[in-house]
Amino acid sequence: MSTPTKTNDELGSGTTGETAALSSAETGNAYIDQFPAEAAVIRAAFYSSFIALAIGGIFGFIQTLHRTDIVQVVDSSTYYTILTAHGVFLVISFTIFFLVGVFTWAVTTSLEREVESIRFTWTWYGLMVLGTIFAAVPILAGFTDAIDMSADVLFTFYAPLQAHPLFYIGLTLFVIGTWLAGADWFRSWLAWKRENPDERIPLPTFMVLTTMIMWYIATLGVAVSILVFLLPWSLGLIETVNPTLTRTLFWFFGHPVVYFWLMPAYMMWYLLLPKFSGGRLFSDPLARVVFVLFLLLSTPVGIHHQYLDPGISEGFKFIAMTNTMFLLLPSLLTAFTVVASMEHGARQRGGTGYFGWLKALPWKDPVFTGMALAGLMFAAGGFSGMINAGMNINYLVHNSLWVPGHFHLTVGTAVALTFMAGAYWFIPQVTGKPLASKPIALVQVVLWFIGMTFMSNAMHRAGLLGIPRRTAEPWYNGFEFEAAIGTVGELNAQIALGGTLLTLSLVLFLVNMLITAFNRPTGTVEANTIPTPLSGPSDAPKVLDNLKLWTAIGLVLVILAYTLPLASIIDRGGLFGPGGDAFPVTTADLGMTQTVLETLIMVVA
Ligand code: HAS
Ligand code: CU
Repeated sequence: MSTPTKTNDELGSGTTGETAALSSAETGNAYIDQFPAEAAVIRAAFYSSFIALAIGGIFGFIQTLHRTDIVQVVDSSTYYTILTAHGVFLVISFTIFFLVGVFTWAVTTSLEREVESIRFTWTWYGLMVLGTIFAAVPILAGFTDAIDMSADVLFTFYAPLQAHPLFYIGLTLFVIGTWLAGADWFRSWLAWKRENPDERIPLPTFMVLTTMIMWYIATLGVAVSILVFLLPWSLGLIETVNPTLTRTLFWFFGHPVVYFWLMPAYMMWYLLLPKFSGGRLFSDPLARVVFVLFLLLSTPVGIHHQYLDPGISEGFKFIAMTNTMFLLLPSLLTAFTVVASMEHGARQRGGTGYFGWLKALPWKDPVFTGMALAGLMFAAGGFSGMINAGMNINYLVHNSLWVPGHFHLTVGTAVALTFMAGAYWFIPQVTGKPLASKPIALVQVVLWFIGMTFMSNAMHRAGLLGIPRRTAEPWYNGFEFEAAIGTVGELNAQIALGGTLLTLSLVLFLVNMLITAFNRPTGTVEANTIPTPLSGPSDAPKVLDNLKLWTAIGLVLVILAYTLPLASIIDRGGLFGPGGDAFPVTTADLGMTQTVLETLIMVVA
């Protein structure tokens, strides 16, 4: 390891004083000047993510026109292939490739340190690429009968849907790639810690490490699901699996994965949004609390995706619901901290009044506007999440188009729009080339907001009418859904219009990125700096940096939330199935769970 050619003293470990250090437009101080080798990996990760975005986006467009019966370019029998490709390319490849780039930027910038071994960094990136290609082959082969392979299993890939083994192998390699990426960042931090034993973990690195611990815990579920059940089953080594078990293991991972997408977006809201608002982050300690809360609470809630699974007792669902409600806290704290930081920035820029300060924000800056609009939409997406999370109301919306309405606001906007807006700042940082067109970027982020407003609002409303998700022809055989307000035709038109605007927005984004990438480096790129927070790390209790403690508590919560449900599911359906009772179960009939419960009580006593 060696030190970078030029260091960034403004970010540092937060111990360099509490003075605002707003970015200056000096040349030669962009990320690529400081960390040329790392910038190359980050660039590769970003470009991989944009390729996935382009492919996933095309499928989204086909889908939106298909299920609203506007234009059907494919046969309905391939709808699941399209849906799988749309889901996997966007929520697995686009998001994760982008976030590993951002995390590498965050760790190197804030520790002021190159990665320990750039070959290792390229290795995990290469593994992720290989995994993506392996998974993509059977998905795309689903479009043709000429190749005897398919993976029409959706991004949730639990049984009874079965994919070609290559799909599971690809996912495994991809996840191992992310594990190694995490190891890379931990390694950097440990090396830095040896040299700076008394310093607080710099906030950006703290955010990366807590997110990765959460990810390690979460991916245990999917690793067991794939390696013990789905892959052997798909290879023909075992004949049956227990579908409820693979669903539960999937959702053990499937809920926290949404925070794996969200936490990098939050990181950008905490680190970059205040800067672009013209101010400083309100509170470093509060940001640390938020990330610790996510580490603790992201995993023991997955059963809130299974409120309608008959094989899980109501009591366990109730516990998942309670935990989910606690999990609202870090997002509500984020809403407060980030908006307060934006207000601080606006007042620095001369803004006044209760709401008048909003006018003083830099609305012409696509990075700022994209992230602010993403945050605004997330407020709505968060509310529909709260509705999903209520066990009783969930019965109304589950498996309806309401749910895609919810997640297009969350992952499809809070995350995707933040990433796109962030790219307008990151791409110049890692290429040394200014953005090709700021005005087009501004139109792009606003278009995304408008398109998503149409699409997600109509999806939520359609869901309330009972229109199902994951269905190529939701009108079935001429079945009419009754709309209390408006008509189904009007909702479909809004969905198709929204989807078209989103596609247009995506094209603008990709073209802007493409031109920037191939441009000659002309003009200056902003310095790679982040202003220090108003309330810095010295105000945060030291215990917040005790990662071992939070990991231990996180694991205990997982054990408490999952031991009994898993024991009960295995008890009823068998470790390798088949079967499982397809009727509601209650805690009154515990079976093997009773034994586990008694043992636990004995151990505790
Ligand atoms: Fe969710 C289903 C509950 C958040 C993604 N969710 C999904 C699915 C996905 C998904 C993909 O309980 C579908 C999976 C599938 O295919 O079946 N979700 C929640 C809850 C939250 C939540 C309680 N979800 C997310 C996030 C996602 C995501 C984040 C992706 C990134 N979700 C559920 C449930 C289901 C579900 C059930 C199952 C439904 C079913 O029946 O199948 C919470 O984390 C939300 C908390 C958020 C808030 C909002 C805070 C507001 C903020 C904005 C600040 C404003 C700013 C801008 C910065 C409380 C932070 C200001 C701007 C100015 C101009 C001033
Ligand atoms: Cu969830």
